[in-house]
Amino acid sequence: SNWTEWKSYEDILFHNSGDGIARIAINRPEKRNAFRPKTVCEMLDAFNLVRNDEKIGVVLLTGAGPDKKGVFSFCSGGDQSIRGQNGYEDDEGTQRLNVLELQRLIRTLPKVVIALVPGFAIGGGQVLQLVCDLSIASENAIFGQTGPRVGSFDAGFGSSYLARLVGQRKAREIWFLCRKYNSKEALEMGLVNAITKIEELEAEGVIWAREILRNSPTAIRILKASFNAECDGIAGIQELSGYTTQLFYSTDEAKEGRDAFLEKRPPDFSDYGWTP
Ligand code: 1HA
Repeated sequence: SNWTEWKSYEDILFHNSGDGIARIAINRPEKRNAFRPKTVCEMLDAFNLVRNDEKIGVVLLTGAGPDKKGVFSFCSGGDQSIRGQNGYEDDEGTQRLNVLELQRLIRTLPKVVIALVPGFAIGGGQVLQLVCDLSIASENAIFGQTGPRVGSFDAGFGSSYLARLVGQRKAREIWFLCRKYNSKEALEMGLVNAITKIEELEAEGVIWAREILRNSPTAIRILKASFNAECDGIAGIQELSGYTTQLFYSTDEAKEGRDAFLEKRPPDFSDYGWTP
């Protein structure tokens, strides 16, 4: 792809392919791409720009690298060096767990988000790849949780949704033992969709993106909401039903309701039957 920079940030790279794909990369390779509140704020900003751009259908979320020693990472979770009393401290001294907002934004984004995992996906970084719609890993990728070891846990999507993907037994193993898993094990347990050579990771992501972009945006948007609805309770139903309202607005039946109100007359729905 012919990437051009979309917007310049301090902690992330943000590019546009010009043909429907955005690329967001956490860019703190010396810290294994651990995120601080600023990193997350920048990702929220970039994802919101993506959300409002009707040309973008797929986002590739990845980690920049390698570091000076040649090590690649997707993300190693919250930056433990700025962990304070009750969160991760931003430049103003406020404690935040704002990655939870990012998880929800990725999950409800009406586009497909593909995690490209070039190395470590640990802690909150593993949860980020989990909440993406699809995930492709390089052969050297390493997955795992550390919470119970470092004094943290993600008992939201990080555990409940993980159990939906890999099953209750495996999810409990991942969280209770804090082991590391290679990409082959991740594929076997359903944590990723595919494995590639690291040199081909981005190209493979672009191939998957282009295949998706050939298909109907509305069908994919509603399917994503439907997959979410099964797990996300009333918030999931809201997301899915919002799209039915959107489609209903485009019908003559709904327009009759609107027009009748504006014309201060009773609505006449007699043209519309109670279809079987
Ligand atoms: O659980 C949550 C949350 C829950 C609810 C709501 C919000 C949440 C937000 C976040 C999180 C979490 O993410 S908790 C889990 C936090 N992450 C970790 O415990 C992973 C810590 N890192 C590691 O275990 C390892 O670094 C590694 C397995 C990813 C890589 O190991 P490796 O190749 O041996 O590298 P290492 O030497 O350990 O790291 C390289 C450099 O990166 C080190 O710095 P240096 O000594 O060169 O100065 C290391 O300190 C730094 N680094 C790595 N990960 C982090 C980090 N610095 C800060 N925070 C990190 N997460």
